[in-house]
Amino acid sequence: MSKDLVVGLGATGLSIARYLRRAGLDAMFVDSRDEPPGIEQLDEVWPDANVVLGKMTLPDDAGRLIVSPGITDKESLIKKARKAGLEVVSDIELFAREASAPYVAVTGSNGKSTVTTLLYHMGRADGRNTLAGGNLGEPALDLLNSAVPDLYVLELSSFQLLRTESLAPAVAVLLNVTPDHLDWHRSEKEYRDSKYSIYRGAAAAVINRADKRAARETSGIDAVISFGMDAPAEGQYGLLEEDGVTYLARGNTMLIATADMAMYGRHNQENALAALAAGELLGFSMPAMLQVLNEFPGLPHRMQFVARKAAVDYINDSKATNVAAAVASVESVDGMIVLVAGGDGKGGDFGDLAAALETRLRAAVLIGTDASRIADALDTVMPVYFARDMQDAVEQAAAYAESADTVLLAPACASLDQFANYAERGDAFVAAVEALPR
Ligand code: UMA
Ligand code: ADP
Repeated sequence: MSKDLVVGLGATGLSIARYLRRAGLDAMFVDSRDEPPGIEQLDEVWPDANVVLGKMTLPDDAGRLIVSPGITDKESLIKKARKAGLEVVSDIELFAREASAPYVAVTGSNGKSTVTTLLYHMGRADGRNTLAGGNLGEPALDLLNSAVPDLYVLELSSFQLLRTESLAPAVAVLLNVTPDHLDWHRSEKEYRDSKYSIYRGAAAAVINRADKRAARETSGIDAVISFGMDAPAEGQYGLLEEDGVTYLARGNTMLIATADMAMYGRHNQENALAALAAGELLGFSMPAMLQVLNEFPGLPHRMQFVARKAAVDYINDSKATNVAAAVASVESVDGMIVLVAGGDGKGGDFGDLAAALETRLRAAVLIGTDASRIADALDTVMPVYFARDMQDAVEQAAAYAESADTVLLAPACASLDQFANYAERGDAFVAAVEALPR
């Protein structure tokens, strides 16, 4: 009898183990790491599990592979399995086959977590029993372990979408597509195609008006609403200005002044518009949605105000893990910037960051593996300095900043070369800022 092979023993691998156990199915487990993070917990979920660690082997009796998102299709185990004609799926594929309540699926290069969280709060404010998870928070299959809700909100990464065929969201939202994860995907085309695949089985769609391909990909879907930062046509979402005040708007109806939103930054206005469009397609009441925009301050480590010291503002946007996100950060800040950036660049091109900073950069302080690659792009624009670690970076940034400047942590890189994750990097920034004299 062939068995499922669960590939990867992180958060996803454990959720797959719990799911297969509940379903009474048999499985084997493999992880290339000697000590994967989920190994101890696996023992509780699945005592005496058949596990191979430290190497990726394909057992003869493997039937189907259920693969964690951290593992790329370049991995030889995956190539071998495909060659042998085995089914290779993500945890999201299993979720899509199993879910008995409607779900909204959210992807994009940037803004996924913010929009997912907004929709979660909007659903609850509208009185629906709503569960959220996926790439953010609880792994999708663990959501199936709770009583069936009225609505699921799923954040999906390009990694998860790539091995998912049966997705059939009530509403699919694609926020934006800019290059990211080029070290994981076999090509930029694979990354982009994976993002657009969110629309494939969708009953309704939210599209970014600036994205022509999104309009094409959704031409067969009846209910489509667009969002954008321009004035919206009837029934669409955008921005309107009156007497110097900017409003989020639906057609020519002004909904809420951007100054009355609790979230900071232009990109969050865009995220709010996308969430409103999705909420309309889901039938949420407008007052409930606007109340959420008035109250939700954004997630930690995203444009988070840390402190004002010696007339300098310190902002933590540690979650700006790619170039487009760091550009959005920079564009959300008024005045001159001392940028703290660097880490693992994932094959990104830092030229766009230099362009966004051209007249705005007082100095850049760089850390991590790709510091010198960023320096090559930025030193045509302004002085760049290298720092040993986050504390050194913040101390140097404080020294270069002048009155009314902003010191902005917007790394444009993943954190994994120096930190466990972006949150630990953000915490290190906050601790270093707090240690500065007042
Ligand atoms: N890994 C190995 N060998 C293995 C398996 C994994 O070296 O055999 C490495 C991977 O290369 C990766 C790390 O282990 O560097 C984690 O991979 P994983 O697949 O075990 O990850 P999980 O713990 O299951 O977490 C994943 C998502 N991580 C990734 O996609 C890398 C989490 O998103 C997500 O919250 C979780 O599933 C639940 O759905 C994190 C993330 O960084 C936050 N996502 C990327 C992003 O947002 O940019 C896509
Ligand atoms: P994701 O889950 O896609 O990483 P988040 O909502 O966590 O997105 O935001 C991550 C970072 O991306 C933010 O800190 C900000 O720098 C940037 N960002 C957020 N929304 C947008 C957007 N709509 N367009 C461009 N950049 C954005």
